[in-house]
Amino acid sequence: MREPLDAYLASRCRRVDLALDRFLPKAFVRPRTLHKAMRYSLFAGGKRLRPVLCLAAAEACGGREADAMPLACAVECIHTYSLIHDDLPCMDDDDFRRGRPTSHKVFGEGIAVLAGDALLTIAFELVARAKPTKRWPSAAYLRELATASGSLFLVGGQVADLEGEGRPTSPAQLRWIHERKTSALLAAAICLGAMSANATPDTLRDLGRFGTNLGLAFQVIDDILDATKTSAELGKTAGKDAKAGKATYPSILGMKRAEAEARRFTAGAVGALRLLGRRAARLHALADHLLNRQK
Ligand code: GRG
Repeated sequence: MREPLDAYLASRCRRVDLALDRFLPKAFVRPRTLHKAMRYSLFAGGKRLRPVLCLAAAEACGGREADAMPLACAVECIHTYSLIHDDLPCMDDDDFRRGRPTSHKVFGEGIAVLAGDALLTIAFELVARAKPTKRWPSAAYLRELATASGSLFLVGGQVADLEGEGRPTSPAQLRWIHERKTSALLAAAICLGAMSANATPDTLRDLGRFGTNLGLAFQVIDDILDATKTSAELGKTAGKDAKAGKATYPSILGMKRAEAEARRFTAGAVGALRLLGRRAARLHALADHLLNRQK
């Protein structure tokens, strides 16, 4: 592992941005408002965590970045759609995301819904462009992403989150929500990267476990940051969980135990990389980086 992590993150984010710019219809293409809105949210300065993990997993499995890139971009499109819809007045009703006003604040609710819909749809077009491998046909890529984004995972987790507001929630229920709302897409990003490198089913199983644990750690940290940082520091509205009466790890377990849970999930993630050995050094470094993130 030659490149320092900061340089690695900066260069991969730049390449993901360039690829997204290439894959998405330009803002001047009709319907202009829609394409402007899709690009507004997509290029608002997200951390690009999921695409970077996808590229890093491909690299760990001996694959080529170019083969993983359409899959990395597809996951980022799904993630951005979910944020646009999550911010709508009928969901979390948020005015601020990725350091700027939310999509519906700028374009109105109708266009924000449609920008989310179009990002969700283009994600599958991008997956269909990715090169199949000996072990993994296009249908396997499509199934991986569709399952993670659908009613059993991302959308299902959001439903449980909506229905749980203001209700007592146990740590086990919270974990169930986080595995769906946060871990599933993260794990899919990692598995898709590995699939583009023709990884074996055993490796996919380990990387799936890595992704699930990493997602859980990521969400605990997200909840801790929500409770301890300012909106300006986070680039999104801070303190929302408490206001909405949402159960979080800090609210259920207290801050100290929540921090311990984040470390425990990260250790679980890193443990899943054991059989990959040195090849997984970058994934290991990314897990440590996420545990210590400040936004
Ligand atoms: C509306 C179908 C639908 C799903 C919404 C993503 C989501 C589910 C809700 C957003 C709120 C939330 C706490 C989601 C959990 C995942 C998470 C922490 C998202 C934020 O991800 P980051 O920090 O965001 O990677 P950036 O902006 O950096 O890409």
